[in-house]
Amino acid sequence: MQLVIGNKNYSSWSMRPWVLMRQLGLPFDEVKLRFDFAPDSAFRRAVASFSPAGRVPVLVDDDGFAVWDTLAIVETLNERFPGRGIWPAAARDRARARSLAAEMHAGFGALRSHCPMNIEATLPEVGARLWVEQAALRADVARIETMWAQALSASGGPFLFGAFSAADAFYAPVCMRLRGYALPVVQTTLDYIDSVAAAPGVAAWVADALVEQDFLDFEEPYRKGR
Ligand SMILES: N[C@@H](CCC(=O)N[C@@H](CS)C(=O)NCC(=O)O)C(=O)O
Repeated sequence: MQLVIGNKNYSSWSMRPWVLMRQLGLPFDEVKLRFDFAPDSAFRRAVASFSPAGRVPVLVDDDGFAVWDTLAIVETLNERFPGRGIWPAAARDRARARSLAAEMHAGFGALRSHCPMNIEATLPEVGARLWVEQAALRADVARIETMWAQALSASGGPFLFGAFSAADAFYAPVCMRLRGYALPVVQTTLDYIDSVAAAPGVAAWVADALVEQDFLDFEEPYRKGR
């Protein structure tokens, strides 16, 4: 099985299934494609050879059968690796974890557009400015903090549903954003971010992202000329 991904410093969607698979010890080979969204770029041609949707991540079987989109990938992994803790064991926890993952998948547009993932960057001044200027960003973060606090309080932590699950994998890039832009969050949120960052699957992705050193201007709205 292969997981096709983009640049580790920038590709938040690729990060989700990769950290989940690494954290839970699910076997896969990584295929990394360098971002270039120009028409007919090497990236576009390579992704098209794996998936008609033209986006990463893609989970590819040995015979070439492809599953695209993070939610579909995670559900496919859950079918293929039952009992590995991809979703929580209790039915209501599982339903709630899926709700949280789906909410991330479909929402938080202000956080995603104003604070693109950039693991290598430390941008507290940008974060402080955006925090003052962007009410929708403050609303996204407030909703995230509320949902995390409720889940952590119910489970006892350290992860949203106790043990690391797909819900945490979906929010791992959010943790990177809150930390990189130093957005003002409460201590419970900071503790959760620390737990996620210390999870071996997440730490492995971050370590790879930091050595990548492949900076792309179109992914660097706040660091032109990097
Ligand atoms: N809904 C998709 C989103 C995937 C996505 O947008 N991936 C980005 C990279 S992080 C991509 O491939 N972008 C290429 C493009 O926009 O053309 C998922 O959950 O996997």
